[in-house]
Amino acid sequence: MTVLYPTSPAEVQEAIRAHSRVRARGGGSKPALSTPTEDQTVLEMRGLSGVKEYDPGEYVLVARAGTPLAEVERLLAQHGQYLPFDPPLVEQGATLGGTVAAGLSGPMRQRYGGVRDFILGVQFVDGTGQLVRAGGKVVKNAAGFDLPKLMVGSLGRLGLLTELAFKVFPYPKATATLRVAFPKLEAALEALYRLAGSSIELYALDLEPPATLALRLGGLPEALPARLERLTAFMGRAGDLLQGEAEARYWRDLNRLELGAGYLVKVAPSARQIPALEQALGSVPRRYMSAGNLLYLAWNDELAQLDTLLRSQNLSGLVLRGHTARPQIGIDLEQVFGQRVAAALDPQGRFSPTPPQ
Ligand SMILES: Cc1cc2nc3c(=O)[nH]c(=O)nc-3n(C[C@H](O)[C@H](O)[C@@H](O)COP(=O)(O)OP(=O)(O)OC[C@H]3O[C@@H](n4cnc5c(N)ncnc54)[C@H](O)[C@@H]3O)c2cc1C
Repeated sequence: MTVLYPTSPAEVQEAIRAHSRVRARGGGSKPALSTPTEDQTVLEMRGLSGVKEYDPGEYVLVARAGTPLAEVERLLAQHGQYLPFDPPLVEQGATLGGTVAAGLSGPMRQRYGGVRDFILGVQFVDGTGQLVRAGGKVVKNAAGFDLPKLMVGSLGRLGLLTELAFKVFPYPKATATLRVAFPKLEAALEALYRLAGSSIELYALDLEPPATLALRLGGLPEALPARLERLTAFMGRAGDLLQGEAEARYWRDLNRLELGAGYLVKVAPSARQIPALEQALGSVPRRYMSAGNLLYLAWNDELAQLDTLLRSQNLSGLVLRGHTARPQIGIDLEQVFGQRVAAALDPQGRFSPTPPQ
């Protein structure tokens, strides 16, 4: 197995032209997606690192794809800003490019949206070795085909990302979290559905199985007590209040996605599928985020069993950790459109997970 360490887009172009089967690796925090097969050349993308442009006044950041999220977050925090899709695995070394390619968001995406909602522009090398730019670094950028959004969740199949532009937001001046335990799942879900449809603006709306809701509020410090009161009244029951460092640690720890042994899998259900999922999953360690629209779980059994379970619920899953040759499980979401885009950008199948016929 060959491993290359490009440090510039030109070196990525050269490497792609010289090798027929290529797999990118960012921080290696999602090994199920970045472990190569025998015949693949690995491009370690960490050498393409560093923030290129950041103008806090414009709320725009441009960085090379191999930049660790931790570095990006540190820089943004100095100006009271953040990536609102709240990417996971920051502490494990996740990079900006790997996060986009895997399409990963975290609990705070509840407030403003996921990674796809914040990407403004991309630069990547396609399967013919061409350097492609799409989108830009201005927020109003509607011209042309929206390639940047297509790269989200593309798993490195459309091109190797070399640079990304993002819209960023101000971080709330203060945050607080209310954890409300319910006697039964049905009651917790009833509250979750009501909250999701209400005008209460939560930064996170998570279900901690079996029946606890974790509700994160953010805003001005002086406004939070009244908003907490309103939230408690809306819920009709008291909860545990987390504040300050304990609150920050609670979400930071969750962001590591260390749910348990075995495979780490991301599923995107809808909130209404939770009762059936809960019945099927039993005691599997898991966490529902974003009002039940995002599920991370740890699976410590044969992956084929989870594949069957997801199929029976009409769901697809993406394996992030744990050894597998096929990280996409459950129902097949591969669309004809996606295949056509891949065929156009990578006609020789350099980035295809299986060798071209
Ligand atoms: C309110 C709400 C909140 C949500 N929150 C989240 C969230 O926080 N995080 C989240 O991940 N999802 C979330 N979802 C679900 C998400 O919007 C999509 O429904 C789901 O497909 C996940 O998309 P993804 O790109 O992140 O996932 P991925 O599983 O990475 O990929 C999505 C799709 O891209 C396809 N694909 C990948 N590579 C290629 C390729 N090369 N060519 C063609 N197709 C390709 C896959 O087959 C799949 O269909 C949410 C949904 C709702 C309604």
